[in-house]
Amino acid sequence: LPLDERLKRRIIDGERNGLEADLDTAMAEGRTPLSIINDILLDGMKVVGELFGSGQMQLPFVLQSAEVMKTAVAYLEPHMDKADDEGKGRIVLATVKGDVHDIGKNLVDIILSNNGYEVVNIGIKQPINAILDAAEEHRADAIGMSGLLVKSTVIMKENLAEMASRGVAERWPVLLGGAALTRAYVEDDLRSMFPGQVHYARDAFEGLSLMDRVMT
Ligand code: B1M
Repeated sequence: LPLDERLKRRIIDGERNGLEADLDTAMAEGRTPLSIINDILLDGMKVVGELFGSGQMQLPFVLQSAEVMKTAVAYLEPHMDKADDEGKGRIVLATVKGDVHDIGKNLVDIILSNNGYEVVNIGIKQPINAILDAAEEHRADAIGMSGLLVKSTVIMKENLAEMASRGVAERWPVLLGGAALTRAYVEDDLRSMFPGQVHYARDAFEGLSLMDRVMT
């Protein structure tokens, strides 16, 4: 198989033997770590999602694919370009209550960290209390919530309602992302009920441009 195809298959098949060698070759051929992630590996995860969704792949295999994806991202991360500017702002990042998906959140962490932001990544399944406590404790400039389940979109709405009822809606701009969210849901439904700033990020790069925007 050609290299791109082989790397994509590694994600789909959850095959990590020889992964690093293939990633090295891809970089030696001039691919940037981010293009390897975005144009090849995420394509593989997309296929995994489709196979799982249609019942053609069982959960333990999805988990294996996710592990290979994480290994690949961790391997590529030190090779990424890092911006010189530091201290552009601080964001608390979490996957919301009840949701274990963290590959997207961790990509957002990497992109923001490499571009001058300080990220306090508090992990998965985080209730709103923990998110707000971390934002308070670390004197965050913004809050980012990730969630991939349809249920998580409802949790995000509840979290915003909780922030509003505690009177802290205007304290932290909120960035939301994850596969089950839509721009319309965030920008129409959620914005109309939230007195503060709430933004939708389709991917990690939009997360970065939103941070640049809310910090100016
Ligand atoms: Co799960 N899973 N999963 N899963 N899983 C989905 C989400 C699903 C769509 C698969 C499917 O059915 N086709 C489906 C959800 C269906 C729904 O809610 N309607 C699903 C399900 C059902 C489940 C379980 C319930 C299965 C079960 O137990 N029966 C279970 C959930 C457990 C729980 O959360 N309580 C479950 C478990 C798992 C694994 C543990 C096996 C594994 C996760 C491993 C891990 O993350 N550590 C897993 C995986 C890997 C997936 C799929 C296949 C891939 C997700 C992924 O990592 N994508 C997924 C299918 C899919 O998404 N279509 C699926 C790559 C990642 C980079 O994308 O996170 O979307 P994503 O991030 C993107 C953008 O969304 C954005 O930036 C990233 C790209 O740059 N983004 C942000 C994300 N967060 C952001 C935050 C921001 C900004 C941008 O600012 C704050």
